[in-house]
Amino acid sequence: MVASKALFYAVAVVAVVLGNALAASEISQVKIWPMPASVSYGDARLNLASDFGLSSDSESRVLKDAFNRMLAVIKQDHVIDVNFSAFNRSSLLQGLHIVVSSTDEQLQYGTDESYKLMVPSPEKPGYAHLEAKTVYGALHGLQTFSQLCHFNIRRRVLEVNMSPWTIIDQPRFPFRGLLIDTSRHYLPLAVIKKVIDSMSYAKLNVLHWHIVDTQSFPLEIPSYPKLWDGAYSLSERYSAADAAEVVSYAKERGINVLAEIDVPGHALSWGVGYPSLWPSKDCQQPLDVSNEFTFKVVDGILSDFSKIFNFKFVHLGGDEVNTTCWTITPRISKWLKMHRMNESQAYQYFVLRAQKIALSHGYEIVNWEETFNDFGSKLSRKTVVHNWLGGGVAQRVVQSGLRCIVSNQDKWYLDHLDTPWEEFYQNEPLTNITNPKQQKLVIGGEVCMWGETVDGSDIEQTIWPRAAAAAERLWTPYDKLAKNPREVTGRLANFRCLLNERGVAAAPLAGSGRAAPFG
Ligand code: CP6
Repeated sequence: MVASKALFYAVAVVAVVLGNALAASEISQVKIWPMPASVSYGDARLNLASDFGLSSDSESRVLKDAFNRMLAVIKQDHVIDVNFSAFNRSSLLQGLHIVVSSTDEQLQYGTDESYKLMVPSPEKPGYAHLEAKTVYGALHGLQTFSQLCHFNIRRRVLEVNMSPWTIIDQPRFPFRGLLIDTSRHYLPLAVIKKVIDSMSYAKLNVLHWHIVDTQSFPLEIPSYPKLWDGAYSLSERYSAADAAEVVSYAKERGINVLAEIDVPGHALSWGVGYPSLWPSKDCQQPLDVSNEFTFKVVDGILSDFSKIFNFKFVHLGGDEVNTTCWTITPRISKWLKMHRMNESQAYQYFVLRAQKIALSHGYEIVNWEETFNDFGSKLSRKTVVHNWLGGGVAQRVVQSGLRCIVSNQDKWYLDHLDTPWEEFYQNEPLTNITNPKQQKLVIGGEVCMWGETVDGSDIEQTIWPRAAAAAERLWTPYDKLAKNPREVTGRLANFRCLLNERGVAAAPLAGSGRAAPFG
C-alpha cells in the first residue's frame, strides 16, 4: 500500500516535471493509434469553425475526397448546432492547409508515406498545416488529424485538445498487410470495402487478397472463363471489373492489393471448369505438373492479373503441397520418371516455372516459406519469402539475401481466436536480426484472416482490435513501442471505441483473443 502510493506520487511528480518531454508516454493523454514517430503537444483546447475546410494548392481529387471522408468521420453524424456567433471567429480553427510536394499519385511498394502535421495554439488559430511528399503521406496525416479531433456533445462543437501539436511521422516498415480469404467464404464487395476503410484507420497499407483456394474460385479470369465455374454460386463471384474496383477503392485510401494464386497446392477449385488440371477425377490436387495446359492457365491468370493488380508483387503461394496425387497417378509418375524427377523436385520445378511466368508479366514474387525451406537457393532473387510457420525463418531468409514478410502463425494469425491482442502487439519482426543490412530485408509483416471460420457476419470483430496491435508494431519506431503491452491498453481501448464510432464492429479488448480474460 505504502509502496504503491509512493510509486503513484513518483510517477505524478515525473509527469509534472517532464511535461511535454514525455510526449509519447502513456502518462500523457496522447490517444493516437498507431503512435507517431514524434509527437509534441500543449495544453489548450481549440474549436473547429463550423465551416472548417480544406485549403490546398493541390488539385488532387484523391486528397479532396479523403479530406471530406475525414470530416464526415469526425462529425460522427452529430448535429453541430452550436451558436458559433458566441465564439470570436478569430479563436476558431478555420481549416486544414495541405501541401503535397509531388503530384505523382502512383501508389507502389516504397511510396513515401511520411507527413508532418501542425495544429496551432488557440492564441493564433488560423489553419492547421499538413505537409507530405506524396498524397499518400497526406492521407496518413488526415487519419492522425481525425484522431486529434473530438466531438464535444455538451458544447456541440468539434474540438482539438492539447494544442498546439507538432507531429512528424513515417512508418517503420514499408509493408504492413492484412490477408483476407475469399475462397473459404465469399466476402461481398461491401464487406471488402469496409475492411479497406478500417485498414486505413490503422495505417495498414497492403490488402493481401487470397482470392482462390481449394474450396472456391470466385474471380472471373477472361483468358480462361470456365475457372469461374469453381465459384460457390452464381452470386458468389467477382467480375474482373469488381476486382479493378477493389484495387481503385484501396488505392484511394493508400492501400495496395497483393493478389494471390496459391499453386500448385490449394488449387482444387481450378479443375471444376477445367478437369484436366487435376491429376485425376478422384485425386484432385496439386495441379497436374505434367500437363503443359497447367502452365498455360497460370500464364493466362497472371496475364489477366497484370491488367488489374498493378502492385509490384504477386503472391504465388507454394505452401502445404502434398504430392501424393502425383505419385499415385500413373500418367504423372511416368512423366516424373521420364524427366528424372522425384516429387520434391517436381514441386520445385512447378514453383520456379510459375515464378518465371510471373516475372514475364513484370511482377516480383511473394512465396510462402516452404519454398524457401525446400530450395531457397533456387528461388528468383526477386522473391519475398512469406513466413508463417514460425521457427525463425526470417533470420535465415535475410542471411541468404532475400527479402521477408513476417506472419508467424503463433502470433499473427487472426483465425487463432485464442491469441490475445498482447501477443499480436509483442510479435517483433526483427527478432534475432541485428545486422542493419539484413534488417532492411525484412520489409514488414502481415496479419492473416483465413476464411474457414469467418465470413461477412463476423470478420470485423475477428480482425479488430487485434490487427491494430500488429499495426502499431509495424508503424511505430522500435524505441517508441511499449515494452509491456499493458502500457498501451488504454490507448488501444480508445482506438477500439473509435472504430466502433466509425461503424467498424471491433470487439472489446478482453474478448478478442479468448485466452485473455480466462487464461
Ligand atoms: N490456407 C492456405 C490456409 C493456411 C495456409 N495456406 C493455414 C494453415 C494453417 C493454419 C492457418 C491457415 N488455411 N492456403 C498456410 C499458409 Cl493454422
